[in-house]
Amino acid sequence: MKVLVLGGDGFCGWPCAVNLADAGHDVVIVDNLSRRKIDIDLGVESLTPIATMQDRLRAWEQVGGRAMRFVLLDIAQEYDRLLELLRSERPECVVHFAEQRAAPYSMKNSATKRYTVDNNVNGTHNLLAAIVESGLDVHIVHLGTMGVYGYGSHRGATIPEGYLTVEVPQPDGSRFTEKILHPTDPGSVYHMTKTLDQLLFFYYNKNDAIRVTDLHQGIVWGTNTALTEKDPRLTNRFDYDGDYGTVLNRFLMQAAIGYPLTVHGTGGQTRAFIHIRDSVRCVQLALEHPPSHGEKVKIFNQMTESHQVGELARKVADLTGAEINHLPNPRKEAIENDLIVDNRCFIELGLRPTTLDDGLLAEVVDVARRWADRCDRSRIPCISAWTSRQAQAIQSPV
Ligand code: NAD
Ligand code: USQ
Repeated sequence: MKVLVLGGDGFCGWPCAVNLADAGHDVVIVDNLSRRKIDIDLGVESLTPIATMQDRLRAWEQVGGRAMRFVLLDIAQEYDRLLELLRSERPECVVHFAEQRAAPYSMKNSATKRYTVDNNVNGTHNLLAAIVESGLDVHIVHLGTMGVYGYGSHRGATIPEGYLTVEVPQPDGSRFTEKILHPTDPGSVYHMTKTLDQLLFFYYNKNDAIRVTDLHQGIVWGTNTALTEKDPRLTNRFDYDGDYGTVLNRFLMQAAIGYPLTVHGTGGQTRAFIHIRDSVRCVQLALEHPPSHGEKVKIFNQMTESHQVGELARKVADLTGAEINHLPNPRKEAIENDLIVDNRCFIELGLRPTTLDDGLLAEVVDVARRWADRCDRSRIPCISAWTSRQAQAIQSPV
């Protein structure tokens, strides 16, 4: 199948692109390399050294991989080129990873808030409008987030895959039932852009019958897949800094360099997780099981397990002997929340979840140890505060 991978230079996109090429798909990577530019702006680097896109593609062919092509294009700003690309490539599927994905980065200041909204909402809308204008029958597989459901209390209810069945009271006292998009409750400007993406998909699916699979993905951990391990130039990125590093990879990396684990607040926050190998597999499953024509947006919860942040820190500390540090929380978020998630769609399609206990935690610690001298410890603290109140708290911890 001809597939465009938008954002195929990123942490989730790169291993996904090589996996799709390995599975026999004809892959074109589209990326504006904005993530690499943000690293330069922030003065940080991936813990693992990452090769240029040209070297990545060369290495991939040298290890015997099916050739992929690369197009440098900004999907949020270069509408005409995006339309032209669709017309010339005529893809059957577009996998859409191309968004600014860090919640702390999105909350740094007005400039990063505005950039995140402009980039993410425009990019998704441009893609939808261009598909309509091209007249092509393209399946979009979009990487959304579990964060659209929010992390308040769900009062023990299981979070369904996208849609909630509700009863609506009528004036005559009767009730009818309806399936609606699950209410959204974003916890950052970044997460808010994903809730807006959801509405864009809903509308274009209703109006233009665009086929969409929206993957509500949890926090991805791990770094490489079997394919990106084949050559050092294929190595995936590993973010550890206070803006782009995500919680479990940060804890594993902190343990590797002897830095006390940075638990925000009590650590009662519960989040959904998925290993990068499963993430890659899920995208392939979604791509190979498209919605039928006329079907509403398919929503999958792309996660394999839920954990409390504090519990994860204890697990990492038990494995490595690391110290745990409870810090004032830079985020405005619930101190504690429940999170029970229905993820049957992928299990029924054959996903066999990789779990935290599979020895892969130790593997990430090993990767981090190997590159420990590349770590800039001063970039570990999370200093992006959600409001001035949180900013004050992190400046003068009690
Ligand atoms: P990433 O920042 O590593 O990769 C995103 C890629 O998209 C980058 O290579 C970037 O240069 C590119 N990009 C951004 N805006 C673009 C634009 N306008 N035009 C072209 N390219 C553009 O992020 P990631 O971790 O790989 O995440 C990919 C997707 O998966 C995101 O949409 C994110 O919201 C979602 N997701 C990620 C995680 C996670 O834990 N990393 C979890 C859930 C969902
Ligand atoms: N946290 C800590 N210590 C840290 C870093 C984070 O306690 O050092 C806490 C945060 O306060 C938060 C939780 O861990 O409660 C998760 O933070 P995170 O940075 O790991 O994840 P998040 O900001 O939610 O974002 C990441 C990805 C994003 C994706 C999302 C999936 O960056 O692209 O959408 O995970 S989800 O969380 O399911 O919404």
